[in-house]
Amino acid sequence: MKSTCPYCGVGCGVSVDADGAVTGDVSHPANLGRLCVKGAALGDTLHASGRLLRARVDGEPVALERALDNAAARLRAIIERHGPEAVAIYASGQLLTEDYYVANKLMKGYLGAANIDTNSRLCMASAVVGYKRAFGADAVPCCYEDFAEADLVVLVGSNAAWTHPVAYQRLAQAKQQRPTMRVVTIDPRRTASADLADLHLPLRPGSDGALFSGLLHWLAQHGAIDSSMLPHLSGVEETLAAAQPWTLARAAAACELESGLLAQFYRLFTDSDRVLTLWCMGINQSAAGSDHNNAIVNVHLLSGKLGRAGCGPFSLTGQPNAMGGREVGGLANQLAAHMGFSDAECDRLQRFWRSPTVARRPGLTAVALFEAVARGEVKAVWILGTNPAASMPEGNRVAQALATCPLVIVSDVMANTDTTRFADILLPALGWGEKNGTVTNSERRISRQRAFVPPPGEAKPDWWLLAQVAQRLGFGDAFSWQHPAEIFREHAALSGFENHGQRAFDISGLAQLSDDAWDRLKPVQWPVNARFPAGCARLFGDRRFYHADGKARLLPCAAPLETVSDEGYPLLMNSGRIRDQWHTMTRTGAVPRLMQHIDEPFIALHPATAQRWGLADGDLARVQSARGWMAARVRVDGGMRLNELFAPMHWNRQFALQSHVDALVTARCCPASGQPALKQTAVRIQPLPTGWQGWLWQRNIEAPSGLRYWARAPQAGAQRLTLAGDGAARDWAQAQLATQNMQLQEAVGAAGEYRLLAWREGALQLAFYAAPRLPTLDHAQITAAFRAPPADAAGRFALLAGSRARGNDAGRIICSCFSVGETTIRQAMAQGCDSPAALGNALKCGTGCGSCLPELKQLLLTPARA
Ligand SMILES: Nc1nc2c(c(=O)[nH]1)N[C@H]1C(S)=C(S)[C@@H](COP(=O)(O)OP(=O)(O)OC[C@H]3O[C@@H](n4cnc5c(=O)[nH]c(N)nc54)[C@H](O)[C@@H]3O)O[C@H]1N2
Ligand SMILES: Nc1nc2c(c(=O)[nH]1)N[C@H]1C(S)=C(S)[C@@H](COP(=O)(O)OP(=O)(O)OC[C@H]3O[C@@H](n4cnc5c(=O)[nH]c(N)nc54)[C@H](O)[C@@H]3O)O[C@H]1N2
Ligand code: SF4
Ligand SMILES: [Mo]
Repeated sequence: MKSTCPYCGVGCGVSVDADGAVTGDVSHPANLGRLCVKGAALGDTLHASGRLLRARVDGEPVALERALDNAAARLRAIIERHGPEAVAIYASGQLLTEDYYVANKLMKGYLGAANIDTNSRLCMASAVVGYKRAFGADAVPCCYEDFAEADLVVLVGSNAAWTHPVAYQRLAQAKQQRPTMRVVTIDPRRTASADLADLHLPLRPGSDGALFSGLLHWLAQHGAIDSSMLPHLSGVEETLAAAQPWTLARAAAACELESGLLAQFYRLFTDSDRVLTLWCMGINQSAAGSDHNNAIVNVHLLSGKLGRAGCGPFSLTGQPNAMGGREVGGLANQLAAHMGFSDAECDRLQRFWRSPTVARRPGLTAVALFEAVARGEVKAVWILGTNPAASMPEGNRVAQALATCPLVIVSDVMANTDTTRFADILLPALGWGEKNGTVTNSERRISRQRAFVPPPGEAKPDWWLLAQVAQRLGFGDAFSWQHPAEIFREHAALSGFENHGQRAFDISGLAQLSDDAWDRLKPVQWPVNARFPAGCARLFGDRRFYHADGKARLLPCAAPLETVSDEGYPLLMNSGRIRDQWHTMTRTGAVPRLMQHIDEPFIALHPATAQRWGLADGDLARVQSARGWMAARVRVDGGMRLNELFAPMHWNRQFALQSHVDALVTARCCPASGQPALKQTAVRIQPLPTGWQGWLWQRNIEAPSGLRYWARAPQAGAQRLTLAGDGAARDWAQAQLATQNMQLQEAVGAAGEYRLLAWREGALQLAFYAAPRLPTLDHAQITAAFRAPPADAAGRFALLAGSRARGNDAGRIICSCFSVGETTIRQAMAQGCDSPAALGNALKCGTGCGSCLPELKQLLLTPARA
């Protein structure tokens, strides 16, 4: 069975064998057989515990039919009293296109308001605005094959080595095969992605507009304008005039870069015939995100570096179906099939749907939507495939809004998330491997996700749940599909409906697929129509764009510098992703293998900044913004700029006591796109005072109370928590952990050390180790004891000691594919392994998905820490 990975926008094809083992699909053009560690671990996420298997209404389990009746009745009551504007849908780039199409049709075409928005607002909204303003259409011009053809690849605001790992591996391979290829990374942090870079520009956060305005001016100054492009462009004069003040010196000063370094980049860009710029959240998640997008597209347009192999402005999509959501009109400010809200377009859509009504003006965008919920204007919200209480900025306010909202419907695959706890009605959705449909990746490639395991419990596809409620609201005829292929055909037909070459998104060539042909559909890049029956890899080769005049538009970058300041909060906090976790961790957080690489929330900062605020590597810190605070472990990182912090976005209330980044992040938005500036929050930092720190292994997930800090990580057979508390560890343990019918084995050491094992009928129930500072333990030994307890008293005492006496602990895991840790790697280095290849031969590390290669190289360069 072939399917598509449900994580990032690379959209890798996977093959699943009869036992559910997942490998890369060698025939899929996106990955040609490769997978990253998240994709390779997909098999471990099937049959996960904690699934939502039954519907619940007001906390009580009920039959699904009753829950659907209840949802429809309550929605109807709200609409009758308050009108359709009081209802909203908040959807996700992780839904399938068919699900998404139905959600949008229900909201905009039948309820008649446009209050459907999606987590893509936090992700792609600025890119959509950028492309639409430049090309007249939300159309990504490039494809992955361009990686192999480019002379220069610019990665800006993208940590692709960790976030689009297979794409990054393709880049690495291309560079290896063609060593003349150059790579530049532009990111305030030196990340794993800088591993490939010939040049890294650690620019000041939010200064990308200045950097690319400076490049535009440089192109004009250095005769690097492609004059054959000029007849195809509008807005050239104003845009060049706006860029004129951005001399090299001024841009370098604004970006806080050495002008020589910046000039090196400008020269590389100018001198390279084929340049590909890849960008992601460092550009989009900014209060000037849309302008930063246009600043990038501008330089490609003016220099003629697009529409050819190896060239173009390529915005990477985050989620597996971020692009599909854009196609169906999942964003509140557009209609389906790339249509806007002009009268002609609204009429056309209504004609096609034969619907009673159609939304005539844009609806509320994500941040505004939850504000309207908080004000009581939106009284019902249906959340599908996203976890806004964890992932929206000002998370505590969003949680508050959901708590007071009269009707919250949540469709999810997991029972307990930060958002499901606010649900009045909880609907069990089918997850990956269980559901059937299509997704579109970063390069416009439509691929199939296929079902290969039977539906668990009463879970149903998202499209079906939506259609059932629509039917109960009286829209039966328009929502009567029996199979997702029917929905796909309708979506494909709409894309071609009265299109006449005016809308980039056109897959009318797929509108006649039989159910069978849809099921067998091979990955294909849109457009797929009479002109491109087999799809189309690159757009704009003919230099015809989608504005009415057929030209592309250069756009002056109005405010090229984003600035954040907040009295009393002198540091700037950036946030983003780590290699092995996916967003709010509902799936990846349950897989022990994926928790090995980074197992705790952290806050990264430069050694000098750490010192300035009284912190050292491994300390617990408290980070505070005007909105909230969090606790995290300090990671000293020489790749950070001074006075800046970086925190992973992943940890939330299910995985840690108080380490939720979005509780701190403010909801400042880009005025053009409504996308929040998630990368920049003004904060301060200080040590988190604790009496003791420790580790607790236990069999269940329930978190203990009375602590200052905890974060949990699943192990095979147990949950492991990192803890910190006040007072004496023993007092806390006595109060919290003393459980009946357990044999306790205790050790009280000098200097505040305390250890405790609890046994029941010879099986280890919990293990607790505490000291004033976090003790170093033999984790492998302790975890193993939950599956196979020590045979004799000596073994039990050794376990209570917990120390690394036997020296068999691998250390911090670097390679998740083969569980190879830093200690093991250092030992091999001491024995003469001096290259990633030698380490791979000796230990296999780096030979699986390859995502750890940047870190292996880093280890080879750095001496062991004392
Ligand atoms: N492992 C993993 N992969 C993922 C995901 C995941 O959760 N986990 N999520 C997927 C999704 S939905 C998305 S959207 C993508 C996101 O993929 P990326 O955007 O690559 O990931 P982030 O870590 O959010 O941020 C990228 C970089 O932007 C930098 N940055 C911050 N501010 C600025 C700035 O002002 N200018 C510039 N130039 N750079 C800046 C940050 O330092 C960071 O290194 O990842 C996708 N892939
Ligand atoms: N501070 C900060 N915040 C951020 C970001 C950042 O960089 N920094 N990045 C932002 C970005 S780019 C994104 S994309 C968002 C992501 O944020 P979210 O979308 O909130 O994160 P996920 O954990 O992916 O949530 C997906 C939810 O859908 C459920 N689910 C999985 N499969 C299915 C399914 O098939 N059907 C249904 N109905 N449910 C399913 C999962 O269990 C989970 O609860 O976070 C944003 N928030
Ligand atoms: S690169 Fe992205 S799509 Fe490919 S296997 Fe990894 S997470 Fe999945
Ligand atoms: Mo995203």
